Amino acid sequence: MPLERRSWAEPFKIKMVEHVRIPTREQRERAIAEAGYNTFLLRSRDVYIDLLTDSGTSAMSDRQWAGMMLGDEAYAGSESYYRLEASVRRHYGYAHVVPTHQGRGAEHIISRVLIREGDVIPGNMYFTTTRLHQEMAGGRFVDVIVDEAHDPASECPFKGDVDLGKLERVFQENPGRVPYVSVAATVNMAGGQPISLANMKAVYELARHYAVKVILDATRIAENAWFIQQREPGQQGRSVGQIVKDLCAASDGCTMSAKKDPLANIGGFLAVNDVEVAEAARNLLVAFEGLHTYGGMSGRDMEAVAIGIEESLQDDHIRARIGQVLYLGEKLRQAGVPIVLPIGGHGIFLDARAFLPQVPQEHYPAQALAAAIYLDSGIRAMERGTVSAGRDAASGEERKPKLELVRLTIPRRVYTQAHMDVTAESVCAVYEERDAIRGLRMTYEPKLLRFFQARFEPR
Ligand code: P61
Repeated sequence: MPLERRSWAEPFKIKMVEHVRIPTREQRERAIAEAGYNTFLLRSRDVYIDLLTDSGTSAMSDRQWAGMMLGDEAYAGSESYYRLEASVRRHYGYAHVVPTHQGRGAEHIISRVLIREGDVIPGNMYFTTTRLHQEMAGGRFVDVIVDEAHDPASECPFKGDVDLGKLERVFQENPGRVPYVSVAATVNMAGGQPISLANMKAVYELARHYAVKVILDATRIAENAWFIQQREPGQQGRSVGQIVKDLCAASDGCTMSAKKDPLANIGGFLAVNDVEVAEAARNLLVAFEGLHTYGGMSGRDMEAVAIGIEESLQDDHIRARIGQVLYLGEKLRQAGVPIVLPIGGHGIFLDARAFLPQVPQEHYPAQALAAAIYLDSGIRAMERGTVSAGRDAASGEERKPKLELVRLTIPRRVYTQAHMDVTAESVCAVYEERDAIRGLRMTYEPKLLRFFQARFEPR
């Protein structure tokens, strides 16, 4: 067999296992009804394969667990903080590191520091918590992502790119009212789609021209860098770590949920180059998160993040991580299941509109599809459509996003290829029975981030 045809495998072996239970059909029916047809409200003991999220669900390495034993739990001046700071500076290149309990802690702080009432924040598609903190700080989010990002079938290689024309229009129409551009790498709600390095640099140049900052959401930046290495002319042969540094260099700071790329179960940080922004952030930090040398994390958490950052940037790690996502995605694509293309970095996104054309958007097709998959196999996915989009802050109307998706999110280093096979089989089985799936009616709607706790009943 020629060498290039040989399979590859994960660059690790398994040292510890966690048992899972396969609930019976009867148990699943009861569980999803009790959960109000919302997969967020299922108890994890009722879940077989948990593809709700890749957030905080990664398997830590033996090195990370060893690091946890070295955690310095001092209230002030923890050595673990200094190791985290050194890791962030070395791998992402920012000068000042402000630790937070998780990503939204960093989003809260940077939004309050930079946004004033009436400001406008352009970005490459909204993310739920990011936009909420921008709105709570008095700002308004404006989507400036390329049009292709809203089309599940478009195979554009960089659907995370900013449309520079749209961005410049926002600058021109809101002089003095744009504190920063909010750029995510990768773009979660678009399907884990990457931004190109060229576009990132162009955004930074344009923003600088208008004296506007660029704040990067670096939550899945290693995955983004891998796509750049694979797809962007001139980037082949460069390491993921080098590309990550280049992306960060085209920004003024970043927010990070260390629960994703950095392979930790909890944690995050804000990192910036401007000392005044860092000082203002640390001032708020002591009110909302904790002292500036722990910010809501224990010493052992900070150790796990510091080591996880390093591991996340290894090319063999990221190849296997995204390789597994591609494996599942290819199976579904070959079976004719409608998914967001190209296949993204952290999960497979089913196109619920194409999957369930008989269910109108007001009946929450993606929510209904996630519940149907759980019922079929005990596999837990997440709605990313109308329920997630919520209501417009000004008008109170339900937003109707073009993308009505169900996310099958793959935790890092947790599931095997056989788990992916079982997942593909379940989704295909639901696809065959799709005509029988009906929509849902919302019976309880929380005010903020409603998708987490909303309840539904079948129509
Ligand atoms: C997720 F349903 N993501 O994807 P925190 N930026 C980005 C994220 O993906 C992200 C955060 C900031 C989650 C958890 C989650 O609507 C939801 O550490 C690109 O979770 O605070 C989190 O980081 C926030 C799930 C968050 C959701 C919000 O599953």
